[in-house]
Amino acid sequence: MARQKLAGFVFWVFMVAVSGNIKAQTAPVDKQATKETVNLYRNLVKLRNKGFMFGHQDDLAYGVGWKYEPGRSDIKDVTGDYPAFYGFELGRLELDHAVNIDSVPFDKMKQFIHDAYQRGGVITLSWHLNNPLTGKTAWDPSPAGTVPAILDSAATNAIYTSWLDKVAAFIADLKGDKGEAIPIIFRPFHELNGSWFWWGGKNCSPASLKRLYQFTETYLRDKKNIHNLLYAYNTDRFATADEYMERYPGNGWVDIMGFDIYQREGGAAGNAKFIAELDKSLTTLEDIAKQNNKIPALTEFGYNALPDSTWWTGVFVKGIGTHKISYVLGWRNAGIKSAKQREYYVPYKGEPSAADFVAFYNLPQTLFQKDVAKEKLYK
Ligand code: BMA
Repeated sequence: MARQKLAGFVFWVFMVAVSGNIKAQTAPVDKQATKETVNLYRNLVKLRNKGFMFGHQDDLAYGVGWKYEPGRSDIKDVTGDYPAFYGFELGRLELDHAVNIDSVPFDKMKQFIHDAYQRGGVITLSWHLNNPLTGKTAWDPSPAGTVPAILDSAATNAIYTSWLDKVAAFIADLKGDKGEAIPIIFRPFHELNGSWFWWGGKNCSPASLKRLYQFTETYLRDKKNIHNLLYAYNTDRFATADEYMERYPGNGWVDIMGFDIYQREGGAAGNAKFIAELDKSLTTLEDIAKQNNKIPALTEFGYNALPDSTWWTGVFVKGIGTHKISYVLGWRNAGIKSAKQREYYVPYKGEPSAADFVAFYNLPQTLFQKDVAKEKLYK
């Protein structure tokens, strides 16, 4: 009996060790990822124990009431520090336009990415690409069938790959001071469970979207030799783990798992509902990420025009709670066109939630530029 017990124990230790080895993903899915990209991945895994990086879309390009002022950032105006994490957008690059879908010149974007990286920050890219079948925007789902057309029609495939060539050229041009490729978290086909983009929801089958995800990654990696990307799988808000995983291309294709979520209802009830949904979704995400050995993140969030001046510590931090996520990306401060046309998701100087944002900044678990610079995420 004692010997049986001992044998059982030895077997158990062996299994734990073996499964531990099999399970822990310690490197990007791209086996040829550059040194800095591998280092970033490894450091992102560790950094989750310290807190989450705060990010902002287009942070260095413009804010509320200003555009293209060198060194300026709404986050810096409010906290004295830059974000740790930056989002930029590639939409219209596919059309050879000089400026993106939100009027950011691509040459300036390259400079912003370079500056953020040199300071030790982390960059993600999204792509609201046009519909290659209809020639209309990303929000044009009809006629259904764009995704199968990209995969199976030579003509549409040629258009799509010519667009990928442009994305590859842009990414290949992102270089640090030593000539090294700047690691980028690419999140193609974001919000893919919603039906507002041609690649999402009921506009294509889950199987065809998985194929498109795999095709895109293979093309960039093997045809274009792009090896400085981490891939983020990115849904919109979701109800269940099954819904989240429905379009997942597989563990060999993804490094980071995230979702986008926006608060749309106000008042105490709206706040409570958002806290509960964020908490529940992060619980599910962390669980799924753990099972699949991926890094969980909040790939976009916001409460447009911040109607609650204590939203940061009163709502957002409560929803995040003790969840260990890699980063959160606040959406862009497009600006104020009129009393009714306001689009911003992080405070600017003088905005009513700015003081609360400073309190949020001072929390130990929120990581900004100064925190991540110390971490040397690329080393
Ligand atoms: C949306 C809005 C649009 C913008 C688009 C692409 O959420 O912010 O104004 O053009 O994203 O960045």
